[in-house]
Amino acid sequence: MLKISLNGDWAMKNVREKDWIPAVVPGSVVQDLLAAGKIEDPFYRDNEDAALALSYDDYEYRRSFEVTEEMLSCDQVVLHCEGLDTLADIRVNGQFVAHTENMHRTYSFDIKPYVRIGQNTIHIVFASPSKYIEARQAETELWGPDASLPGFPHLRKAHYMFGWDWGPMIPDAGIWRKISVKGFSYGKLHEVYVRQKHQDDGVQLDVQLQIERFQPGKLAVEVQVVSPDGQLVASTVNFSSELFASVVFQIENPQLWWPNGYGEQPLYEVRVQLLAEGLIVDSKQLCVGLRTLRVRREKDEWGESFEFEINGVSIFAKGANYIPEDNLLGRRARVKTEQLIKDSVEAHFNCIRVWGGGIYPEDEFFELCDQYGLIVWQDFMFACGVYGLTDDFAENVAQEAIDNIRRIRHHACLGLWCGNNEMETAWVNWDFPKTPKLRTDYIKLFEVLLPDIVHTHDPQTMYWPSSPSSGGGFDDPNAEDKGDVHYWEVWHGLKPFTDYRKFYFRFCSEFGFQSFPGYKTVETYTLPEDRNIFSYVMEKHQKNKAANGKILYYLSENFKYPKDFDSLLYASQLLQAEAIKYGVEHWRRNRGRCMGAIYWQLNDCWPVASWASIDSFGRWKALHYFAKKFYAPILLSAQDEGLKVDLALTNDTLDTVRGQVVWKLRDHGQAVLQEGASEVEVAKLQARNCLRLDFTGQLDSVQQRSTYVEFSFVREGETQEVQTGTVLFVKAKHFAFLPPHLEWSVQEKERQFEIEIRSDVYAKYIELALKNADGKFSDNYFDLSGGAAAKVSLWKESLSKLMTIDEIRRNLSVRSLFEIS
Ligand code: BMA
Repeated sequence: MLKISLNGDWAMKNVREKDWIPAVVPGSVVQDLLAAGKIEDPFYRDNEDAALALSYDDYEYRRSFEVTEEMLSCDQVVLHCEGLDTLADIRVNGQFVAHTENMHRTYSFDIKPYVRIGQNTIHIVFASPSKYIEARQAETELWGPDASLPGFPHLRKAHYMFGWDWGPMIPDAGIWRKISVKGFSYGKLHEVYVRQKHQDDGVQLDVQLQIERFQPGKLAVEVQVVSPDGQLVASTVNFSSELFASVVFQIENPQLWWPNGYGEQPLYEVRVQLLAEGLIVDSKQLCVGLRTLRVRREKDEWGESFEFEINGVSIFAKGANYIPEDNLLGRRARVKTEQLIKDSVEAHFNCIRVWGGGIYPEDEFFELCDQYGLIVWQDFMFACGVYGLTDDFAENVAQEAIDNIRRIRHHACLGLWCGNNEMETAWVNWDFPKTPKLRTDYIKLFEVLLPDIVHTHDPQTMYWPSSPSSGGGFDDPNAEDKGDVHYWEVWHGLKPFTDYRKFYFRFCSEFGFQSFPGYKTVETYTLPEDRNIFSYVMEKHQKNKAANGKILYYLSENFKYPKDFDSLLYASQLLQAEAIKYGVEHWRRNRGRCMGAIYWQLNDCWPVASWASIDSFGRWKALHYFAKKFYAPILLSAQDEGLKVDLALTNDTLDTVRGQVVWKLRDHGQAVLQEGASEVEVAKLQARNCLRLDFTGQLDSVQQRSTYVEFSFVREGETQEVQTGTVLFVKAKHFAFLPPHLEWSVQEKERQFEIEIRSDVYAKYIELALKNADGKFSDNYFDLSGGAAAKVSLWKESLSKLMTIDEIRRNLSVRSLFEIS
């Protein structure tokens, strides 16, 4: 196969203008205009409006490329486009090649008739997506949510680009993925599909091959399998006239792939080469992890289970929902994705849901999930919209599904395919204009077309009709006792955090709570005069119109009124972290009945108030530090009610856990009023209540506001506590915190700065931060009892700039809840 890359330098312009400007591919219109200094940063203040206005124009891209005689003599010469966003007219040497209408598809167009030896030009015009959906919406109205431009379901373009309740309206355009010219001779590999069969004596890898042939004659395919430790097995098949073959490898003593927390992630490489007359004419490499992975749905005493079962082990899925990493898609980068995945793994995730309103992620996203052990819940790209099915639209989405399934299906991390986000529940529970035709279209698309395609192209992975769903057919999609659930009553419904404890969902795939990003992030998009949450600019970066009111409502329920803007940002993050912790700990205490807690949402695509635990600069909010603790494989958690506290241990490891649960009733100063300890043992993959403390009748109302319970778990054979925490008997706003005197010292070690911090009295939610730099701490937003000390590491490799110990000392800022008011 010969290849001419068309990535890199292009020229672009608005079709109405004369002058061309430099462009970079893969990239986008907004990115090129920004790089050329034609527009300001669309994320700054209210510049989003100007960026949106750009989307009402058409843009053209062009470049030249050199074609050799060798390329032109190939049997087939194709233009291979991995991502065109979205309404594109492609011309080569002035001749029309194709029109496309789907940014999620991979296109290959025959351009042999249009190219010539020497210089050639390619020219792509992108028509305005905003005008297109406006025109289509005027003909046929299709429902979508308020935060988005009306009509987005008409176009196969990532929905969030038209605005979401956490994202700006910047419907960008351009060549957003790689593009090349490829020349094939003799034949090409049309399909390489690897199936696994796990048996008692090993794993059978069945490599199914389909070739395309351009000339009669002999073709051969060589298939090699390389084990994780480099051992090679190979096999060759000869094709004379047939086009299909299957090559079976028997792998004895297979090294199994496990998700994070359960074992290693060994990967086998499958290499396939198509040979003609001794020459390699096409090739493909796939990395495969050997595992069985299914969703167990079996009737039980509570209804029907919904759990990932991997290599025969049912696991509790821990993770978050993933959205696109930027609005300007050309800024995606492997290092950024890898950091997010590493941050997820550091917070003990074993699962991630790719939400349906964005994009099908890059190959490297799945490679990283394979490598780090995250099970991917993969939505098809449909979310919160009503879709009208015409023949063309059905054909378009069918091809989109096939392209992406064939690209992704071999990955060990792939857990399931899901039809859409929230459309089944919308049809049952939400209010929008409903017609029988659109309802039938829903069924055709999500319960016939897509499952059929998954069944044909990836029969080893489950298709799930929607998230949430009970299995389809509009059967109580958000039911508590079966399928997955999106639970939003805490937050959208203003219910208290304790409401999570009323529900025993089988798998909660969405629940969330908003917060503001930290001050350093707010500074990037505001001027000093904007720094009030109700200012015009702050509200431009708050896409859920009711959200500021909700944050303030929950604030009034829990904390004192913050003294300034920065304290309010900090308090909002504490509320978010506490809320999600309430839910996750409750569901993990009920492990077995509930088998998944995937919070909304992991990341942001721009700087904004949102449900994310990591902001668009990669900064961890309080929630992400909390996640590291509430998703820990061994979790000691407290369920409080009045003056009663139940302590439970959840063991998500594959070993029995033994140790001591230690508790103390303490006052807000340094006194320990009561204490006790209890030996506990919890079998693998189990959760159990281990201790009930009851102080009823022992504490008057003044004492209830000045005492609290501290608890920790010390694992047998270890001196370090695995988990510690504190519970109050009253809301934090009513607790009589004493002014803490926080003292800290910093020491330099090889990989980290070690900060020892101590408090003279009980201090809650101690935050460590660097004033003029970024860095990750081993722990943050933690509580300290009076007289106690904690050691926290600040990892050197996480620092945004090189810093000396003196700079760290000068830069470190420390605060706790007491200081917010
Ligand atoms: C869920 C998601 C998103 C949305 C989020 C917050 O329903 O599926 O559509 O951004 O809630 O409202």
